[in-house]
Amino acid sequence: MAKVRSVDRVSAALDSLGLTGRVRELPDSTRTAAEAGAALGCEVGQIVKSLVFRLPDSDEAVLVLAAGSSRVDVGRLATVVGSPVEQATGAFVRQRTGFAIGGVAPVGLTAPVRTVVEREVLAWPRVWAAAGSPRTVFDATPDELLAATGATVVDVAEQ
Ligand code: 5CA
Repeated sequence: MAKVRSVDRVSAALDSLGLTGRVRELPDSTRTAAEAGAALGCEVGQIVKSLVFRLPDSDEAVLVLAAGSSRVDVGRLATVVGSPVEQATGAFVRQRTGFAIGGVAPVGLTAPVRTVVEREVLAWPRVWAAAGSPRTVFDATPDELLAATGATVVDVAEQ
């Protein structure tokens, strides 16, 4: 089977999920939320970070969609998921999502991953997330992200 580009997978997922946003290519690489916010001219909080964690007890992956202005508290996340969590390695991220770090998208994963949305994401009417590469983003409403990923809203930000 031909290898489908990561960005194409995200575009196809947006279409099939009926999301209103589209993939936008940025002139510069945006590996961090701060860079993406600067490139888009929006608040860093409107950038959704797609952070992969590993549950060492079960080898399960959890995708946390967090506001660019938030830091995820791994202790709070462990409480929410009910088991210890650790930050995933790049290899684990690629294996479970089909994306490389810096381009992990909330949709278009190669296999389903349990997903949670950090509450601060809901503070914005529209947000931007990585779309499969460090140079691409797509926009969505928080409700669209919740519906598309089947995520629940959780309080896991550092306070
Ligand atoms: N393209 C940007 C903006 S949309 C982006 O993907 N940002 S991100 O926040 O979703 O992805 C960057 C995150 O990847 C970092 O916050 C960090 O949690 C994670 N990361 C970066 N380097 C590593 C690494 N070496 N190992 C594990 N995780 C990493």
